[in-house]
Amino acid sequence: MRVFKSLVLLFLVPAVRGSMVQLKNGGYEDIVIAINPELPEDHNIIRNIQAMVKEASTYLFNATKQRFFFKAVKILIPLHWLPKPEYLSVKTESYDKADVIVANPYLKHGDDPYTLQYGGCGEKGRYIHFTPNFLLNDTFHNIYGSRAKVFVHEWAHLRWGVFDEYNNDAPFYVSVNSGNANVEATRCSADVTGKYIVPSCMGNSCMTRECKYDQQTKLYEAGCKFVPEKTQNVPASIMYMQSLPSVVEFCDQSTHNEKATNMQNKMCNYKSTWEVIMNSPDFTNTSSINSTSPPFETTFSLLQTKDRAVCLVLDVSGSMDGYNRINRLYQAAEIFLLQIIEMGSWVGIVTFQSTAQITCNLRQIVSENVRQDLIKCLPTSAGGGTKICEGVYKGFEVIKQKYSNLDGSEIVLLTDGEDRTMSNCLTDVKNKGSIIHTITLGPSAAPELEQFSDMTGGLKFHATDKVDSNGLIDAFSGISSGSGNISEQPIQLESTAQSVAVKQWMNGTVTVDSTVGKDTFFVVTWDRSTSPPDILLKDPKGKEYRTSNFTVSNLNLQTARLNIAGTAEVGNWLYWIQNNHTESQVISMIVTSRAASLAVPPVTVKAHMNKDTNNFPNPMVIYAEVSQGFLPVLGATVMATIEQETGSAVELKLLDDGSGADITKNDGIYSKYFTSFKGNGRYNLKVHIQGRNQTVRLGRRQSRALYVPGYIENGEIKMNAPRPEVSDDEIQAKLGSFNRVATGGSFVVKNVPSGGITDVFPPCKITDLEAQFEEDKIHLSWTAPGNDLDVGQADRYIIKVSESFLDLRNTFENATSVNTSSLVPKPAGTKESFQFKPENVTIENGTIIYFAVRAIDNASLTSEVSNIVQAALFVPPKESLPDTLPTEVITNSVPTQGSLPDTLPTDVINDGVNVSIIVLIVTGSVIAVLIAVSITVCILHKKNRKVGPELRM
Ligand SMILES: [Ca+2]
Ligand SMILES: [Ca+2]
Repeated sequence: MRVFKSLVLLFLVPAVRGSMVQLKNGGYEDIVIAINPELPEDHNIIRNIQAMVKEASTYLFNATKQRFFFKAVKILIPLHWLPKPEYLSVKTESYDKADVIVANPYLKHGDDPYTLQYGGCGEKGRYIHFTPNFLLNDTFHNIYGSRAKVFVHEWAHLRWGVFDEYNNDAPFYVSVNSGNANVEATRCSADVTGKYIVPSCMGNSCMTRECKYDQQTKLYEAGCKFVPEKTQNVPASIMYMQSLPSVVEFCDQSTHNEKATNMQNKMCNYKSTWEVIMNSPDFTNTSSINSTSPPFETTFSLLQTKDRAVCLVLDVSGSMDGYNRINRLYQAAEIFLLQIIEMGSWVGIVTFQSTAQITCNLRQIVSENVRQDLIKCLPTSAGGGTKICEGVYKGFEVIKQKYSNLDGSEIVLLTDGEDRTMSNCLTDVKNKGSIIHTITLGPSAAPELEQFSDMTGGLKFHATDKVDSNGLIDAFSGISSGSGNISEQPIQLESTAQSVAVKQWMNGTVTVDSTVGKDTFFVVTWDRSTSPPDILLKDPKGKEYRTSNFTVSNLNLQTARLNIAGTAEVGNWLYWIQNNHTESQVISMIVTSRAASLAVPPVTVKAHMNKDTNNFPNPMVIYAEVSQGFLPVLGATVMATIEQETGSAVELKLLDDGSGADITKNDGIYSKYFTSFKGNGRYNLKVHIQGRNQTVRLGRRQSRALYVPGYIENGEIKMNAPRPEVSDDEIQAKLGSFNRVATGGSFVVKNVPSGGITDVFPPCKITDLEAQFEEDKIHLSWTAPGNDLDVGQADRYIIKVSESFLDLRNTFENATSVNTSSLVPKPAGTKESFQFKPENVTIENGTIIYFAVRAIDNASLTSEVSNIVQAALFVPPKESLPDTLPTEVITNSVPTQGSLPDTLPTDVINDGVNVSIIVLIVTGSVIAVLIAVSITVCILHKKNRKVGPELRM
């Protein structure tokens, strides 16, 4: 219980970018459901969303024992849908921040509703994804249940961080009850009844037969489905099979199935979904409502998006004169205006010191000429004080040159200084309807500046004055529109800088992949000379571009820019840049592009920390989500750089291996703990991603609603159409090599003690413990944790064994230890392997043993208890024998469930046929970790006399 609580508490702080949902007196308000801008106009989508949420409100109210309901929902309508008088305009809501998105799948990967969820137990998810087909097609009711019930299932993932209680990867497990072993479907509660059948369909007619056992796994064969009785009395659980008419509850302490091999058990320490919900801040901050139905019907407001309108509000106070800041600002803002902001957007520019000035009125970007005119308004000199509110109000004035109100507009506010009068406008700005993105520059930027972003849902960036960092350029490149219009958005392929000595070279390769290539720019910047370095750039076909092909503007003598006409060649672009200046200088290469076509979504990256303010000694988690369309991209190399004002930047490799901070293997979410805090203040995150041919491929999404294969109705099996599966060939479509860079914004760290830091971080919890039976030995394997969570190297392991699952979970220390003196931990992320002979345990049919591990670091800090693995001896019942067995074996010598015939025919044993099977079951792990070992008959024969009596039972 203690471990469980600490796990939940760790994740209470909300993630960086996202939901603005509020909970008031049990009612959820400000839920944003956004319709993807690429969807054609269809008002049935809106109608069905409304019907779904209204019905879900009552279902949620009852499922949470009269506690929560859906009070108010905003539906975001694409810009291109015909305007209607009842549509309001979008304020600070956006597609990127929506709680629910409605969008087509990529590569026809099906209509399974899912929640993008990659935090720990109790942590909020990113968004729910419904396809328009799911919202419009009522035939899905038979498969997922009503849309309302599906919405509540997904809402529980999103809002309370609970996990699925089914598992497509480990659909069965062995349960041993008083000596009787049975294969069971992974489910909650275990009281859900049904049959285990294999369907075989020809056209519309399906034949079914009972499932057999698989020779290797000793569980049911591949293709075996658990088909539930449609009419039954079980009330739980919504996270398992919300589609059953009787299911109206979450599994609670009394109905929970802690043996099931599902994600809920793995992530939440074998606790029920309802216990996790009861631990959520939502639950503790509310009380149940004395009413039989929700006190309010759900209300909806329809908001339509507008053309993007952005005003740059740039600090030109005296301090901007130092550290080359004003020039760096120019370089970065120029990239924003020429390469980043989308065609059709409206842009204006304001500068401020003690007063504010409009340097460019709001103009629509309809041509390259407008972009060129806008950069002429960028500041080139600095002087005077800092009045941030003056700048913000002047920015509002610019927006109002076109719009009657500020709804949906954006301000990009950059400052390097402090301003005591800033609080004067903070509260006023909050409800203006404009989103304020903030960029802080250098160590003295006002510490409260981020409040503008927090209050309006804007992005936050921080750039240091370090010479070899592209912080300011990366910040401006990260200000995406949030509209969901991926095909128009800029994509950063490269951003790298280094100090280059006199006459030395900076060389590199940038891969242009087939999903991008339109509007491609290669930009070289430098910081000392007034003439460009010597540049040679070669495209994949060998065409050369030299310094003279690049454009250097008269206004900005430290940037050279090359715009590739048409679509850039796919492949590796090589560059060589020589510093021909008389002293060393910092040279950087920045490459941006856009999608190659509307038809193929580009590979995109979103990077962020798990929270944006951290109190030491809490650890943080770095995430990078790499995807194409909605499909995860697997096998990429992801490097995170975390930079602070003082000290050198920290580089960490993010992994998608399902260990440490990474909760799910192969979901395209690459994660790592961050613990090397160098001091208090702002940090920024940047991520470099490389995909190499052969290694990268697409994967599938997790946290879906269960696709029910069929039902038994009045004793008759009625199968649903089989789930449309995308072939592996299609899903592993050739991605080819690619390069991406993404900024993850900034975060603030507090309470780091000055002076040296003692070790406060234990090794992370091991979540992938697996077991294998090798003759009479147990073979355990897991991924090594580190000294500090998943970084570094632990000092030693404690392995415990018990015949009681609960003892191991609740009182680990009191269980029997395994001698681990020969076991030395490997560096974090490497696979550990340990073999030992369990003492004092007689292995017989129905024997069940559990194992768990903790790691200890050199400061004697101990990790939480790992997932618990279970080993069980299981003799499959009669019908389990494979088809290939000789007939006489089936008729004469088949062991029946839980017993062996008193006399095993000698000839059978001598024939070497497997008659007894030892199965090692592993619970608490998502992927199929069910490793079975057959004891060949010759071993059985050898031990026949010894184990015979136990096996006979
Ligand atoms: Ca992952
Ligand atoms: Ca440590």
